[in-house]
Amino acid sequence: MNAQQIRNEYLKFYAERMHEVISRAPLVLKDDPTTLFTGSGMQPLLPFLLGQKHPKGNRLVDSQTCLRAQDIEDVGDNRHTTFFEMLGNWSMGDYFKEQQIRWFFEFLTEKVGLDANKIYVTCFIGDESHGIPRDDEAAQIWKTVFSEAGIDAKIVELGSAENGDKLGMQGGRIFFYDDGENWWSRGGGLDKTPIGDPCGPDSEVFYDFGPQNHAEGYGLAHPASDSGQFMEIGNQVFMQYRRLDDGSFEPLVRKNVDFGGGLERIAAAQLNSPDVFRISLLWPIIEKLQSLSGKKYESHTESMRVIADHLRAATFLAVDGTVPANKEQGYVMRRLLRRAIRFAFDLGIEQNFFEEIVPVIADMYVEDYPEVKANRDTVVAVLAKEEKVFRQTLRKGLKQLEKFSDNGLTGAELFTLYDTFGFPVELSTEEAYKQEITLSDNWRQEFDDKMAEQRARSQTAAKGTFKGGLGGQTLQHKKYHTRSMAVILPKNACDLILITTKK
Ligand code: ALA
Repeated sequence: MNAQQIRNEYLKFYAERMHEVISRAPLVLKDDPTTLFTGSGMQPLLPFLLGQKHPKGNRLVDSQTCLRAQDIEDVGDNRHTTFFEMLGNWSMGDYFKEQQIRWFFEFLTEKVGLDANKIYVTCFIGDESHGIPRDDEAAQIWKTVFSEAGIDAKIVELGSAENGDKLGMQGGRIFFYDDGENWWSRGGGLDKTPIGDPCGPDSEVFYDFGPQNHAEGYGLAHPASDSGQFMEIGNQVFMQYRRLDDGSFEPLVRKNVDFGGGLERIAAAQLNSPDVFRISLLWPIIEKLQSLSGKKYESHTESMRVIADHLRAATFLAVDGTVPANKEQGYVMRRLLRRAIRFAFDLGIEQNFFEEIVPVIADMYVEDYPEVKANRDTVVAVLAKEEKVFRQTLRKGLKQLEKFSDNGLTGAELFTLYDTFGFPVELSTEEAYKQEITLSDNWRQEFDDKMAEQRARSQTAAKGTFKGGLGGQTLQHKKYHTRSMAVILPKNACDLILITTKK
């Protein structure tokens, strides 16, 4: 079963259980000014989870394309991608924990064919100070479900993820964690739950790739650790409380289920491959890169992963009507494309290559997404045009960067690279980092001042529409390097995306 089949089987499985299949929402939500991109399956459904009636009923299923631009610099390891599909099913005041847990387990073990012995789960430990009990209900359902599969599932209390690093598995299969791991609200943990909002405990499902994938330096292995042994493949949110004005939580009469599962990750689990780039929705891109460059994935892993991810993300952005630009979503798109070009240099690809790769990407989706089929040629043209334009300035810009670099790069020089050569500041600083060029101590401030001056000069930018770009206020930069997506997303967008998606 490949990833496409897993997606289609998932939609069918829930349709057979009386769910209406709904279409994915675009990557850029028209009516949601709080966020740049759709970052989780529930985001377009928020009004319905907050009580509005959905025209298609109270059981829904979909596969939602998501973009998490804040993960851009994590791409390159075996599991992070900026673009992914989130399988989602929802009960709006209909079925609850028992049905959700049983169905998802059945889907994973009987349809996808995962070995139940490799599945581990987590539940909410409870919080006395907020009057929220431990989610024994979910844990007991899991215990029964595992027992029916012939597994004696021991329940273990770990509390925080940090505690888990010290205590380890202790022979457990069902783990209780605190609100840092297993509580969901639009604001995050218990105390961050917005007043008036629905919220509740969640139960996450993990796949065990085996102790050989547990990286050193992470303490003992346990599901919520990022050590590489366990990968979260699904999150079941049980919305069963509402936060009141006085900060307390009252049980909801109408309870919802909000489930999100990573298609790419489930497909990787199905292959028993901790490397998600091996799945059928990414591997054809890697194969094409290998044939174009004559280089092997094994020796150029990171570059190939970055290019595959970024071009897949940009392709879907183009399908949904975004074009490269200097602000907001178009800026992120431009950055994805330019990073892909830069990483292609590592493969020795110095000529235009988007026209070769983008059709490979589109063809993986044309059968399942008519909008990809309808826009295929336009998408190739949009991306190829951006590549051509950028390559013309790239060499000039890189030469200039080398010239500037003699005494370390200043903010004013970075601004010149941005303004004259169209180099996003992240690209220049990353390039500087790669070439071990130092940055002056106050480069960020200087750069921001130059940007502000330019903005003040520009009539269009002065109207307050400049959400993206380079405000810099939340940036924590290291001396030579910067993790900078935080400044590209408006603050509240980061919040919304992060809290609705967790991992
Ligand atoms: N909304 C939940 C998540 O994104 C399912 O994890």
